[in-house]
Amino acid sequence: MRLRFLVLVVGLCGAQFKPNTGPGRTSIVHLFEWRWADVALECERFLAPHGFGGVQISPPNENIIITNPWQPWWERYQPISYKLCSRSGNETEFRDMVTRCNNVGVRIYVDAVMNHMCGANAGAGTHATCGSYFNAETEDFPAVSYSSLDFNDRKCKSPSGNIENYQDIYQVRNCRLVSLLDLALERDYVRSRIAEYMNRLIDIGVAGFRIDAAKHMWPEDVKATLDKLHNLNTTWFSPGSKPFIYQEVIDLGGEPVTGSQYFGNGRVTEFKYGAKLGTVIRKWNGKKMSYLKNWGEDWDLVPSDRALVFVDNHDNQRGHGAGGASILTFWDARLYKMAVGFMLAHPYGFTRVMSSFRWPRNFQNGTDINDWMGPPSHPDGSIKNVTINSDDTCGNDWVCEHRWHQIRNMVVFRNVVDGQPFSNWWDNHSNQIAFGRGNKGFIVFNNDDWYLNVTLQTGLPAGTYCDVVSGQKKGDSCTATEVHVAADGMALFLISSDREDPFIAIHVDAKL
Ligand code: AAO
Repeated sequence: MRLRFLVLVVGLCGAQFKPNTGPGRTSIVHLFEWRWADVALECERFLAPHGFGGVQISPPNENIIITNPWQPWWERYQPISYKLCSRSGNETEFRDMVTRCNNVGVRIYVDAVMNHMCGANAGAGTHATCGSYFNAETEDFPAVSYSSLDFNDRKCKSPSGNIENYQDIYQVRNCRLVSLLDLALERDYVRSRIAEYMNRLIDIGVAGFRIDAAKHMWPEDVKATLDKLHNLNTTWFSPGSKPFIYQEVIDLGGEPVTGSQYFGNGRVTEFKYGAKLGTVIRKWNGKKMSYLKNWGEDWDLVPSDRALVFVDNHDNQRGHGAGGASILTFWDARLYKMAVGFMLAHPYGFTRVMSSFRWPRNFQNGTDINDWMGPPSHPDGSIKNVTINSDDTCGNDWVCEHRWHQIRNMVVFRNVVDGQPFSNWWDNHSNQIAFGRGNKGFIVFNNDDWYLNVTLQTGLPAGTYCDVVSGQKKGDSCTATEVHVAADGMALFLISSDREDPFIAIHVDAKL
């Protein structure tokens, strides 16, 4: 009896680390700034049939409307209330999206902005996406409601009231991040307002949360808030399911606040992942892909089952947040596909694919002065629909990296090899590498400037496999490169260094 009880407790305790995705679905996609109506359509027409596990959506709560600069993407990280209305849609559209996505087995993860409200200099008025009145000067947010009692002002000891020194953990947690009014999460009243908001979302059917700016809240305050959360809606989740939690903690090392301080609450975003992988694939500082043989915790990454990993995110693809110049994005398409392909093939972490919008970058002295630009929108500020072209790509300046066939097919690869060990590593001591996932999948990269021509042990059953990077299996033939695995598991791989995508991936569901 005692053992069973112990197993139950351990099981429940581990729950917030589990993504709650459907069976055989192992990645989520961040549909950054998408409208709820478009997310619902994408769940039904693309994400469900292509094995995606879920969608991270932009903050759904009421945010400030900023006109200078004109409606920047980051206005959505300045809450005015927890009402469900934003440029992505209203509560009805939100509910419809969650229901329709859940009904086809695709989960919704909400970007929860709980550390702060709007900027201190935002003035007063009703310039907010639900028209709620607020006064940033007096810290009045009647639509929640919050008053000046609910903010950290007296606790912050920095001269400006803002975070001035990331080496001071008291500033990092008790002062304003870039002058955003800092909520006092040690107050049960504040924790309850936030939990109420999150519970409304849970009862509607969401599967978990990205905790924005988690680094700027004391871990125990975050935990006290999360402890108030309901179990997931049993219409779509088994009884007792807990919301998946992944906390945005930027920790590239060298600061007193670290990701591991937040492990008790859930997973953390591992920013070292994209920063280091970008350096390797760009071959900066003498880094080579052959060094990836021990990729994972040996590279000073957090434990795999505490990591939410990604190549780029909405911040660092435009110079915000962390990672710097090594971060690969859709602007560097060929290298980017290699990085995303590697991430999806390697067993480390829970994977999130970025899906962006295009904006007119304008570099002045190395900085993109248009990094603030919001999503494709009409003159009235409404966000443009996501249009789908005949070749399955997106129009209206939506990049839809998740629809690029190389990335789409590697999401399936990850599903097929799920649970299989990292195996059969090979490298040429330079930038040509290969590795398998048990007897289910195998991948080969050529990031050198010369030909790759090698026969390798794949660990796969004999047969003819379709390369899912250059094409895929269609009916009983391959649309592009074929790989022939012999009875002993050996196969010949040829990859010229000027190939459109210099990597080949095969798996047992793409076998003729
Ligand atoms: C906007 C304006 C501000 C204005 C404010 C209020 O830009 O000028 O004062 O409104 O009116 C987003 C935008 C912000 C925007 C904000 C609110 O990025 O520009 O401010 O909305 O509209 C820190 C946080 C991290 C945060 C990141 C951007 O720790 O949580 O800054 N990300 C999240 C969201 C983000 C959002 C917010 C938080 C706010 O993803 O979209 O902001 O809700 C070091 C620290 C990091 C720190 C970075 C940047 O990191 O360790 O913790 O992130 O600096 O300040 C490398 C990097 C360095 C990096 C470091 C790591 O060298 O260069 O950035 O190493 O060791």
